[in-house]
Amino acid sequence: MRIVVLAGGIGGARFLRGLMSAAPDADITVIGNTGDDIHLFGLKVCPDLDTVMYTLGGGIHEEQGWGRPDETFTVKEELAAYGVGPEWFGLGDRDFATHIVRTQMIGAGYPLSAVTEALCARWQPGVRLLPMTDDRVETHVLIDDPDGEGRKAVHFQEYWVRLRASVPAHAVVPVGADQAKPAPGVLEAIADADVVLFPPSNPVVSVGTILAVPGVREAIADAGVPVVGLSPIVGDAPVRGMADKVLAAVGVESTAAAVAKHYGSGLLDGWLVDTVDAGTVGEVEAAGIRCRAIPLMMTDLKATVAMAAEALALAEEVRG
Ligand code: FO1
Repeated sequence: MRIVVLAGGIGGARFLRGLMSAAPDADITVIGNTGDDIHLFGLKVCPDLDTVMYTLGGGIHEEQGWGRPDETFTVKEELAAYGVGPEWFGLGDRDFATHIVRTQMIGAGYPLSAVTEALCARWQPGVRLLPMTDDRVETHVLIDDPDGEGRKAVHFQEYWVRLRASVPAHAVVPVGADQAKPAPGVLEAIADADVVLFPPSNPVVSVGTILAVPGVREAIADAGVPVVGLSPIVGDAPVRGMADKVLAAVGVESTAAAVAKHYGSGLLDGWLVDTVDAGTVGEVEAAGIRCRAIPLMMTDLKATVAMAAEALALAEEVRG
């Protein structure tokens, strides 16, 4: 079975771990969000690609969900001693090596997709990891300017990490997405897929950014295979992260049913909500999306495997 997964960072990576156990023989292609990418200290950092790669490759800081375990921060401290920041973004020494290799290869002319493949040769994540695009896309968030009357756009990482999404987001813009082309292999993987899954990743800044790359949404809608998603909202609050803040920016309520309808029946065939949201199943089905309520908390691998198995079962049910 060929499965395509549109993944953000932590939620996507943890779901993939469950999926790989639920379908050990499946051929899994992950299309990773690169809208969170940021250039720091002359280096290209790809948080979501790295989170998937490290998580599946056994190199993730498990509690934190991003970055490497047993980190030291000597380089960051030395940069700070020169007065060079930002101090709010935690890049460890081990992680730095990944960004140095990536930036060096990009400087030598390799596209991000080839660089990602090269990095994965070390980590062996057991899936094919593709960036959504080789082109530069950067998600920016429009906030009230704390120093003035108007508004200003900040990089997604500044909104997420420095500001902890503590101020209202008026708009979320994947800058460059409209001009971006899907990376090599992305459209082919979708066309060849037997099922497409949306993990419980952020529907706006993760899955939404991937869908904003021209051709991706259309390819999924036209693939003629079941498309099944898992709600990142449980009991009207994000399972983790601050998805509610960016959902508000696109005018979507922070409920499992509202997120399903945001994706829409033109894209989504099946939707899994948590048992606490069982009361919304009817509302989702009325919108033309088959819906089931199951436990959706990725508390451990067993629970995550069960979620992935339910997603695949719903896909089969949709296929009829
Ligand atoms: N998240 C944080 O909350 N604080 C950090 O300092 C931080 C650093 C960081 C470095 C490398 C990396 O790959 C991820 C990092 N993240 C950090 C996670 C990241 O900012 C976001 O959680 C994702 O971009 C959202 O998917």
